[in-house]
Amino acid sequence: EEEIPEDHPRYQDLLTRHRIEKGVEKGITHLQGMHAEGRGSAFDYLLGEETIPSADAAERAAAAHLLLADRPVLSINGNVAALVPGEMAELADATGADLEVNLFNRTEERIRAIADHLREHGAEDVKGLEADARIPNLDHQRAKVDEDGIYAADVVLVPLEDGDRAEALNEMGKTEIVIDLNPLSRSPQVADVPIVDNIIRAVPNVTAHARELADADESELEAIVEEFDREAALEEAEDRIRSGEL
Ligand code: PTJ
Repeated sequence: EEEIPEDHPRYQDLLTRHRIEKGVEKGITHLQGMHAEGRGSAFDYLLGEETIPSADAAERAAAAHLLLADRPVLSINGNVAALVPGEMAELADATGADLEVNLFNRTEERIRAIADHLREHGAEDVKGLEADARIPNLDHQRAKVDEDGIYAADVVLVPLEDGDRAEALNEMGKTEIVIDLNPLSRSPQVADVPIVDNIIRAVPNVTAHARELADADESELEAIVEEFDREAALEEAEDRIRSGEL
């Protein structure tokens, strides 16, 4: 990361790519994660590489949901672990959420490597190693979750998630928060709170909102949740991408 000059016009993009490459080298990120990163990078370019107002509103609604939740869980895959390990630990701390490693391309080895990586970045308790419950209506390997983690959660944050799993979690009746730069992909389309923003900007901003709302009473948090308009957020992101106005 030291090799990338901070004044480079595409600094954030280069940093992101570099972190994914390192993640692959360390065995925490799947090779497919590089393709996912490439797709994300293209959408971020079209968004102007900034948090658009509707994404900020989604990030505030996400913070309110996490603070209102009885059992909030933040799901971690190989890309999330490479890009924002410390930031996810901070968000867990700010909202009282659990962290759970949950992989699309599941191997025990990678789960353990990611859990270690998260702990090196300040995470205390990391779930995902038990895998003693299943998400209904999903392929066996991809359905594995912790009974006292994602399975029992009422609110889940699933960044960069596969569409089938996003849909299956939604069918379980969970409140689902998705971070995905492509507003047309299935995960944000089924999410209660679709955050169309780069995870690198999104997670610290959800944490900032959560800290600011730490002393808010329940009615204030509920009003934020009520006011958030998911359709409008998806539409605003798509309009921004299609307009070509940066
Ligand atoms: O570590 P694993 O095994 O769980 O695998 C994780 C990946 C991401 C490889 C897997 O879930 C996958 O293949 O995902 P997809 O179907 O490529 O979806 C990833 C989505 O995340 C795409 O819509 C990308 O546009 C989006 N995306 C990529 N990078 C970012 C992003 N969204 C926000 N911030 C990013 N930095």
